[in-house]
Amino acid sequence: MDAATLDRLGIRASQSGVFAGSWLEAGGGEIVSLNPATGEPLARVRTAARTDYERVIACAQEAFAAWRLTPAPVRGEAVRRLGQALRERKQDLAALITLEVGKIRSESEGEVQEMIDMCDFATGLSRQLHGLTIASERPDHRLFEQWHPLGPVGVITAFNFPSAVWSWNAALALVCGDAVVWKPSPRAPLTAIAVQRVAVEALAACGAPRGLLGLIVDRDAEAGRWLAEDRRVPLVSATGSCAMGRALAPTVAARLGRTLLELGGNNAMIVMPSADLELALRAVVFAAVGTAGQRCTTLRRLILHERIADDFLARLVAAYQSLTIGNPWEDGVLVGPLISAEARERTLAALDAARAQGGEVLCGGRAPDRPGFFVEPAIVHARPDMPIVAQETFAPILYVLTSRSLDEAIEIHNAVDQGLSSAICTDSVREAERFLSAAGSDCGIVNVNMGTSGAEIGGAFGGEKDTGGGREAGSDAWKAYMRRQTCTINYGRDLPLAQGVRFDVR
Ligand code: UN1
Repeated sequence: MDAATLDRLGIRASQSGVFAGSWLEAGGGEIVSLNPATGEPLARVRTAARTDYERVIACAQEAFAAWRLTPAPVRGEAVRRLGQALRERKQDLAALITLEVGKIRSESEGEVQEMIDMCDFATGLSRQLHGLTIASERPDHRLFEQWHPLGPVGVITAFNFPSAVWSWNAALALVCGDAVVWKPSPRAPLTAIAVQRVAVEALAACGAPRGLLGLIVDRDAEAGRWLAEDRRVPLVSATGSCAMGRALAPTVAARLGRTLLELGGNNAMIVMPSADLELALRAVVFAAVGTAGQRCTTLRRLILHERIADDFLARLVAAYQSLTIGNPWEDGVLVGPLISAEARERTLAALDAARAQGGEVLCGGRAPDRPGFFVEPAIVHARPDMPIVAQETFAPILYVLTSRSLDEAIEIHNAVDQGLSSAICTDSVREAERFLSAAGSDCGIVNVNMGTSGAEIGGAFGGEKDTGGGREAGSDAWKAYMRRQTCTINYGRDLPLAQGVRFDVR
């Protein structure tokens, strides 16, 4: 990673973080983006003042007025070009993600690939924004549904997927005919600025309105509040902590707006005695340690059947001890830094709490003596009733629990507030199907013989309970970005009323 990459992406020592058809002066203040692997500053970003925000929204409204009338397949073509531009910039963008949030290179490339996949998916979708035709109960009547663009969509993203989550929303919103106003994490503003540049250029080349994609970097949560309160923004899609969702959702609800929430997870995997334990082991390590435990889908609780617990745990500890921790751009490194010094402190505090509550740290959990915000992935032998186990610490801490039966494991599995992702490792069809049944996992995502993280974009992504209920990316998640219209046409000469109601005017 070198200065030339930053240069190619248009990142300077200091730049505006606000785009409203063009880059604004940005009068809010300034933040510094740090390289979490070294703790050193990368670049400075000027943040949005309220007046800048107003310009972004005005621009988005104006762009929306035109974009909503552009035929959906033409909108799809613009998104296809965006995907093409991302393909061309994949290596540079991945390098920047590694530099700014500390993901290992392969995961950063995967993140950019996720954006490309979303563009491909949305391009196809642009010819499939189907409404139903429904049998009318009245003669000479046609009843059908159609989907219209909704308006400017607010998109709030977190540091851990600093670009992919934007694309889950933006690619869909664009083909659905909406404008997008992006508030990225203040921890990852450079990635947002680089993606914004690529996207704006690609869309402008297709003649899309320049204000279609807005960007508002802020210092903390103020722009999130502005979006939440703003009636001009009919949908706010937000990814982040449960606490963030709890603050945001009531504000949007108070103006009867829509939210699409993708909040915390406390994801668990059940390992049964029939499982392929070698496969289960690999699945656990990627899910618990990948992205240094900073995915909302990260495996946080491992529920081992007591018959295999000791053996599996011994192998797991050995696997953890072989993990290479270090600079995320180096080959062979699997564990990069956490995002910040605070994240490292929170991790150490959670481990202290786990010990105080009777847990035993079996390996890891130390902060290596080196620059950057590193912490060794930890395995904690725990009990389900320890309060810390019910909390999501956004870090590579894996709580290991044991169970005597599948039903007990499912009970432990579901006994947390969050409901994002879940997994079972078993070779028994009966056990797998039980976990997938209405009496099984209560999560939005359920996997068999794989980990909890690493979902494909083709499925709808999101979860239940405190995870917020929203669904993003594939399947029919696009419907959240449009307004549904139920239409009835009478092509006869009578006026029959529904439900057989008579109302004869003499
Ligand atoms: C997140 O951490 O917010 O399934 C999203 C996964 C990724 C997305 C994670 N595709 O782990």
